[in-house]
Amino acid sequence: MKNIIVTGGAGFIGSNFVHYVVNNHPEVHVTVLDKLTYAGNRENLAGLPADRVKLVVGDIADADLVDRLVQKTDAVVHYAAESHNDNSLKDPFPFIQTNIIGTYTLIEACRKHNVRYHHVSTDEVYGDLPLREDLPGHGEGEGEKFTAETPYNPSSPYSSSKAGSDLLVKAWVRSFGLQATISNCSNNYGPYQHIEKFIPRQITNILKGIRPKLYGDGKNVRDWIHTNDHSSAVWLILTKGKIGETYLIGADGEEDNKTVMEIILEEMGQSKDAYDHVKDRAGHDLRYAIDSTKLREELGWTPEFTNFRAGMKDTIDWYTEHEDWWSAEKEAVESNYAKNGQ
Ligand code: NAD
Ligand code: TDX
Repeated sequence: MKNIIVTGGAGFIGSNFVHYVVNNHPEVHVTVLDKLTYAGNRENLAGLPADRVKLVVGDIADADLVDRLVQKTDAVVHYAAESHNDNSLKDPFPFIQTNIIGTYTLIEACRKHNVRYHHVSTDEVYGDLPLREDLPGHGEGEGEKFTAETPYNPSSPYSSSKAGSDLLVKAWVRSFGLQATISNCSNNYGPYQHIEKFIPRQITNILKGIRPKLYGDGKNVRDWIHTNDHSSAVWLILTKGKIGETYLIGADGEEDNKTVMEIILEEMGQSKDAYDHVKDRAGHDLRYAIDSTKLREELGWTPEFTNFRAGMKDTIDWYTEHEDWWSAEKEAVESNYAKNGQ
């Protein structure tokens, strides 16, 4: 694999993957296809060698552009998406357009040119799990975590648009022999995450003297993984994964939101209860948890960054040192949330 296209490579996770590939696989050239929406930022690719990484600013739903790029490549790794649940509750249309029509456009081009395709998706396609405290034996039994066999049951316009795109890929594999794999990953954290998302929103609130905001009672659980570990898993699936298979990516990082909030406050030298409870998210998923046995046993993947508190400290340091990366957007992000009582 010498030439790959990374869609959404100027976003949070896609840019991490581009850095991962450039640093670890010197033979690979990357074309980033990114529309540079509010979530994309050229700066996320700063410092990468120009002879190995090229940014094409464009839309994944632009069939002519996609066809021209795909015919010259060995593989497409598809990260580009509208990615924020809260935005999807306000205006679902961009999620349908990019996540469904955009994916359709890419897989049609990959089918036509017989190009390897990897589809990056989310655990949210499976809906949610009950809280452990509501399960007999505190959830040690069957159905406690998501596996590749868990039925799809998405809750939000975002997760249903991702579910729709996954199903298109599965159908293209079966009906047209598309050379594809799918990965469904849990919640990522780390540097370069947009400040609309939970962890960077709270860190940057504290840095700006704004009280952090917790939705509802904060009992909702997310299964956190460092984005570097997501990147290593995607590379392994792209190069060693079995065509037609789905791999779940997760690093056993379950934490409830209230605990995450308290860790951030403590690590930033604040009192643990110095936050506000705000209006809950509509349809708010209770718990996500990934069973990544298949990825670990079949492909030999292991996560490296499993100390959540240490990862949080590094992330806090990064946002503290990179105020120039996020400060211009802070006011607009907070004023949007405020309009919604959040
Ligand atoms: P992000 O919002 O930070 O980045 C998305 C990128 O896609 C941006 O650079 C944006 O400019 C680009 N983009 C959006 N629409 C486009 C279009 N029509 N054409 C071309 N480029 C477009 O998102 P992220 O958090 O980095 O997520 C990346 C992928 O990983 C998404 O597919 C998401 O569903 C998936 N994922 C995210 C998480 C998470 O915790 N953030 C977890 C699992 C899976
Ligand atoms: O201010 C907040 N307060 C709060 O309590 C925000 C922004 C969020 N939350 C809660 C909602 C969730 O339970 O924190 C949790 C995490 O929220 P987000 O960062 O918005 O992530 P989530 O909705 O879980 O989705 C993320 O993980 C799966 C990504 O945004 C998706 O792209 C990915 O598919």
